[in-house]
Amino acid sequence: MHKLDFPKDFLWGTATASYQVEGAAHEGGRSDSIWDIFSRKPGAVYGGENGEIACDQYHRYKEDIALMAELGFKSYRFSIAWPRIIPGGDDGKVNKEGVAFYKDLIKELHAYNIKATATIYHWDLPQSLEDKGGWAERRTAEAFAEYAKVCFAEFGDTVDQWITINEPFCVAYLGYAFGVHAPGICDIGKAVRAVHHVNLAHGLAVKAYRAAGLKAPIGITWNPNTPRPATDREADKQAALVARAVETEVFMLPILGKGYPDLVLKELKLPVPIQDGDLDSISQKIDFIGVNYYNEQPVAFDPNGQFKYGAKPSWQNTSDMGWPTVPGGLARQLLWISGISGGLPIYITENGFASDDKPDENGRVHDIERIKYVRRHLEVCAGLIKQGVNLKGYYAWSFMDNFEWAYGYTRRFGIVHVDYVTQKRTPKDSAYFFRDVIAGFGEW
Ligand code: IFM
Repeated sequence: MHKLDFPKDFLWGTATASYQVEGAAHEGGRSDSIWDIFSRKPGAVYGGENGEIACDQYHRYKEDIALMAELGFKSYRFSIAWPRIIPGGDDGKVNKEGVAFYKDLIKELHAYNIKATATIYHWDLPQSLEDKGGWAERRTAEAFAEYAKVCFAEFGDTVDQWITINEPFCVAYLGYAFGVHAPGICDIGKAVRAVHHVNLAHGLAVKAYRAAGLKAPIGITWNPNTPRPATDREADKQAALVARAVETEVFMLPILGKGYPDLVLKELKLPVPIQDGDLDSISQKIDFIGVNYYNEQPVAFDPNGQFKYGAKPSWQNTSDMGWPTVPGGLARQLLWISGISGGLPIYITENGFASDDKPDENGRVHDIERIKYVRRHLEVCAGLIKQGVNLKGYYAWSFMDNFEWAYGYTRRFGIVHVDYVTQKRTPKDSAYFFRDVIAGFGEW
């Protein structure tokens, strides 16, 4: 018999994000975010869908939290919507209704002894700030710090763990270089500026957090792309290093106090808009690293690629996202992160699998491929802990099926099925698998 053994204090959580689950887009004083506007652009989101209703968690959070408790989860990672807290973006006017919503949600979590892990920014920038240039402008980093201060003042006594920003890679590159996420811009110059401003936003927020004397751990969540070379040719090995530098090290190294990689500043000469003192602001001490891991890609030298590398096909089984299942990539990645961060505590803040499994005639959802995926990644986690990696927790992405950004509702990551017509929640078999693992019966 195989058994998944984890330390007693390992934190088992599950995660969502505001725009993906809350709905109530025009309620409670919330203003439009870049995703509300982007979703209205023809062709931007599959089927013209949007997060206006999503999973209606704004109204159904009590039901959702009760289900999390039933499944045994110890922590819920949710995100706070900036347009609910400061609808004007940077005018300092705090929306009491928005604050009350998150206070109630946190209270409900605590009533079940579930920890509140709050992400301050999971992509819903107030549109008014995008109208002034968004993340390509330094003022957005400063506005973010002011917004974060409001979150610290309002929720600082109750949030158990803070994450400043989710996946800076997606904010900067998907939003400003590839245009596939809001605000839908394709401009590498703006993307490079966004890289720096997102890093700066994080640093300014952590500085404010320390100044406020708050004690709960604070960190950031990256989705580090650490591709492996497709072959053992030197050119492909170098291509993998360039990919890691451009896609990942530009975010991680400055925050870990190591500055921007030379490869990016000196060789590729990317015009990062660093001002005096920025690197100090960015490299505030963090208490943990959040890692979102889904897959690992092989890359090779490609003379036509913008940075002379390109992704190569994989042989592994893929999810509905087309992402190959590569549990070994998680091990490679966490060992690398552990090394460069000097063993800072790591939480897997997202890991999961998209597949469209529906309730059968008995109302059960047999999502076997998701269970296989999760089981293999958890085996890697257990092994890494035994090897001494300081891995402290794991959050399943996602608690429930939800609005999967440009894919609309066509990709289902939930361990709980959502019927978007009736809003009925149905735990999938993977939810019961997690329940058993958390209870100490993770065997097969
Ligand atoms: O749904 C997203 C989430 O918002 C950020 N990380 C990746 C997930 C799956 O694409």
